[in-house]
Amino acid sequence: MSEKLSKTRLKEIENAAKNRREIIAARLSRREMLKMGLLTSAGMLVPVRGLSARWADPLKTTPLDNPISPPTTPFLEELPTHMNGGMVIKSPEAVPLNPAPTVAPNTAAGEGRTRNHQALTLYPPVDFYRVSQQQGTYVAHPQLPPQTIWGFDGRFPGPTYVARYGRPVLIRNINNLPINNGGFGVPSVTTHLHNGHTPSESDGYPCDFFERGQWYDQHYPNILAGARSTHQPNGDLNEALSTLWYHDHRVDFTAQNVYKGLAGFYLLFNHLDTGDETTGFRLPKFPEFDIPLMIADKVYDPQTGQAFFDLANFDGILGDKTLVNGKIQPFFSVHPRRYRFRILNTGPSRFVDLYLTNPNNLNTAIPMWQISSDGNLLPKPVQITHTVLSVAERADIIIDFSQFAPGTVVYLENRMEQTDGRGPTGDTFPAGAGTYLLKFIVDKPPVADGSANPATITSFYGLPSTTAQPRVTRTFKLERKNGMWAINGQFATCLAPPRFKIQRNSVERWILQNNSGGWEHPMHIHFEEFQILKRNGVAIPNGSVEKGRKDVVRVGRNQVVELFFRFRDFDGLYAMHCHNSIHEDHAMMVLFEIAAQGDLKTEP
Ligand SMILES: [Cu+2]
Repeated sequence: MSEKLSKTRLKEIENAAKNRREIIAARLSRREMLKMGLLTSAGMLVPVRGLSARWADPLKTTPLDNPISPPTTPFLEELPTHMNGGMVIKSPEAVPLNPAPTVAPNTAAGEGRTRNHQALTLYPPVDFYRVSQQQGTYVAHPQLPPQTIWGFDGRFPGPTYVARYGRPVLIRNINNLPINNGGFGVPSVTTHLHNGHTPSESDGYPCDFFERGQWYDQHYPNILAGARSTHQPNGDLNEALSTLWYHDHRVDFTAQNVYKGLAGFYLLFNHLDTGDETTGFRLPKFPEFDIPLMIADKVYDPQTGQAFFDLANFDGILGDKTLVNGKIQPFFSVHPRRYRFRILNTGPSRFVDLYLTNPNNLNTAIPMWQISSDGNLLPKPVQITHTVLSVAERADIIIDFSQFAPGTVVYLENRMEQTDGRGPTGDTFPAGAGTYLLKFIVDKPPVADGSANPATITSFYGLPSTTAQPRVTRTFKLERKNGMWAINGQFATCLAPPRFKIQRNSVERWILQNNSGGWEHPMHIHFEEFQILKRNGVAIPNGSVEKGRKDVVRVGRNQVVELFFRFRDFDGLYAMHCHNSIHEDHAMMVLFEIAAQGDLKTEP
């Protein structure tokens, strides 16, 4: 990224970027661009001067298709948190929603929902929220102009929902987005609660999008999986979730809309993971010492200083700036005690390998405890020195800052080498040679620490049994096709019926097969979590951070993974897709249905 570019080459890249912006402003999907002949079959913009930056450089002597962001001085601003007001906790409505929520879609009053709520009367909401997708501004860095974004309530990250098992929630989403997208994004939305055990009509199914001026009620029962099937009436405690997130999922436009800011956290507590460090598992207290960290990488246009989204990049988009909770390279002053960090990688395409780095002592590996994989606490804490997160994966990490002398500085460092959107190169940077995402300064006074030492925690939840015989084994081949992305040779479409039917309350085994030596795909499955049984034929060992419940699985180059599922409790439409959201939009997704009677398609 430090590469020197000639003035001509820079001008060419700028022109190409300008032309791309015009294409994007026309709100064409990549599929429409392909049809119009603007893209080659390899997915590049056609080689016309001023349209493709690669035109003048067929040998691709520079790897950069993007403009280069303006320089920014690191560690000028504090990390936004719930404690300093940089992030906000969403408050429930004090007065009843008007009009009152209804089981059937209230089309007459402008609701965009098309299917009835399945379980609204069974799990009546206790907390009601209103949230609005709208334009807003935030400051990513003081050396950049305020960013015009689309966010939930106009914020990035969006407001955090603090939910509890046993307290069903209803969220009224209102689409207040402007028609002018400022270059990219489409003002048509559907909000997915990632990892939620959510009835289909409230899941944020990609084809359930609704338009400007419309609204959509989403019902989150906050029940444990199994509540209406294997573990009635309260569900299986071993399926408890903790760190969820919500984001836009508009079919074909998810990457643009999320890049524009439509994402936030949804934290789910229960009687064991309480948010109070004197009770249950005694994890660090929320929100003082329990800090969500949303990682995202972006490019900023050198002319406007605004976030730049390159529709012409087919491989996946890499930013040259990394944000944590909406700030480029912030700092965080901490007390010498334990903190829980809920780390989420929102991509769109970058994988990270996170370490703690002491710049004065690069040779020392600094220990941390990983307590979760995605939204799920592990069977017990695992001591680590680093953790890999592909797009949409989460890890809750406990760091004990009492191990450092007062005044010590340590960085959260991404040492994963990745040079394009295909996936990491496989190489790891040496300590201090990666990207510092966040600067921790241990300069706050000692305070009481009532949280449990992770070394003494012997068990969170058990792993649900995987011995049941699957009703069907389905194989999904992840492939490149015509410059786009296919699963079993097909592209996702909302215009065709779902590709297969799962029998409600049954067990399935899925094989995900990446036949490419050049690409990695972080695959996400909606609604029910899975366990990874095998990777390349080898069982996941005990004590691995992959030996747990997951909702995203990284399928590396030429890898095959085997997943075990139970699909329970609700019916309807759901999705599996690549969470490199560029791949997802073009069109690496398969839509399926859960119903009373399933099919036995082995390669849907
Ligand atoms: Cu992918």
